[in-house]
Amino acid sequence: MDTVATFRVPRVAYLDSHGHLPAPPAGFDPDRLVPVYRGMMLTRAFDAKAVALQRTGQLRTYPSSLGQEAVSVGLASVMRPEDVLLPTYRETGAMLWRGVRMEEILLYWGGDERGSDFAGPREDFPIAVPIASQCCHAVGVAQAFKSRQSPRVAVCCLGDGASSKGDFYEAMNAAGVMQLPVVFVITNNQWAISVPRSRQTLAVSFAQKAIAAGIPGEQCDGNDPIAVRDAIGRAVERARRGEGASLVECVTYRLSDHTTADDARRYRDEAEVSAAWANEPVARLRHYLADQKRWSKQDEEALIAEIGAQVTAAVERYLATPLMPRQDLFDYLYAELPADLRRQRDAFLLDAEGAGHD
Ligand SMILES: Cc1ncc(C[n+]2csc(CCOP(=O)(O)OP(=O)(O)O)c2C)c(N)n1
Ligand SMILES: [Mg+2]
Repeated sequence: MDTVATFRVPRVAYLDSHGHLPAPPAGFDPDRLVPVYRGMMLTRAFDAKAVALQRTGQLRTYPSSLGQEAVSVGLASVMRPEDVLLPTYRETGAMLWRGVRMEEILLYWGGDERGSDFAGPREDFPIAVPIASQCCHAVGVAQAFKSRQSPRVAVCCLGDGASSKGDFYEAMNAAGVMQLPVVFVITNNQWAISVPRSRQTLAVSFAQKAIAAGIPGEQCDGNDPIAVRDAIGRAVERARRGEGASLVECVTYRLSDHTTADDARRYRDEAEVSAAWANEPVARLRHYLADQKRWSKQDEEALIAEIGAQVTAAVERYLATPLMPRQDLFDYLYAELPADLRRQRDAFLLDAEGAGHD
C-alpha cells in the first residue's frame, strides 16, 4: 500500500505552569506582556462583577471566561486595529482589548441590543450566540479583504463544541480553497455546556481538523499567553502576507459554569476543576513577570484598585442607561406592522402598563 500523504500537528508551549520560561519563541518581546497581563486582570475583574450583577437580578445572563483570559486577550493582542474580530459570547477579553466598552457588553447581556452597536471598533462583529454561525461570516469578511486587496485579517473565534458544526467545516474549506486571510481560533475549554471533550470528537486534537481543508493547523497551550501570541501571531501575519487561512487550537479549561444559567457541579467532577486551577493563566503570567522583576506587589495593588474603579464606573453607566422603549420590539420588524402584530403591540403596551413593568 502506498502513502498518499502524512501529516504532523505541531504544538507550542513556552511558559510552564510555574511561570518559568526555559526557551522563548523567536521574536519574543517581554515588554508586550505587561499590557497583556493588565488585560487579563481586567477581564477577570469584569467577569466577576458581571456574574455578581446577574446574581442580583441586574443582568439577564452572563457567560464567564474565567480561566480563558490568555486566549482571549492573547489573540486580540496580535491583531491590528483594522483587522476584524468575530467573537463568540466568551471573548470578553478580546472585545475589551479592542476597545468595546464595558457598559456596552453589560447592555448586551442585559438584553439591550444597543450593546452590539459598539462606539468602536466599528467593523468588529457583534457577539455570536448561534454556534459556529460566525465562521461563515468570517469567510465573507476575508473574501472582501482579498477582493479589495486590503492587508487585513479576519479572526474568527469558536469553541470545541462549535467545531462539530457543519458551518465550521464549510467555512474552513471555503477559506482554504480561496486562500482567504482568516484565522480560525478554536478555544478548546474541554466542555460544550455539559458535553465533555471526550464526547465531542474522537480526533486527538482539534488542530488536525485543518488537515481536511488543506490549511495549516497548530495547537498551543491556551493558558500560556506567550504560546497563544506566538501561534496566533504567526497565523495572522501569514494571512496578512496573502498566504491564506489557518487554524489554531488553544487548549484551556472553562473554570466557570457554562453561563449563569448553568450549574456545572451537576455534570463534572470538582476534582477536575481544582486540578485545572493549578494551571490557570493569570497566576502563571504573574509569576513570570514577577520573576523577571517586571511586576511588583505594588504594581498589583495599584492595578487592582485601578480596574476596580473602572469596572465600578462602567457598571454605574450601564445601570444609568435609560431603557429602550418597549415598543421597539415591534417597531423595527416591518416597515408597516401587520394588523395581528399591531394588536399584539397594543395589548403588550397596555399589559406592561398595568403590570407596572419597567
Ligand atoms: C446553533 C446553536 N445550537 C445550539 C446552541 C446552544 N448552545 C449554546 S452554547 C453551546 C455549547 C458550545 O460549546 P463550545 O463551542 O465548546 O463553546 P463554549 O461554550 O465552551 O465556549 C450550545 C450547544 C446554540 N447557541 N446555537
Ligand atoms: Mg467549549
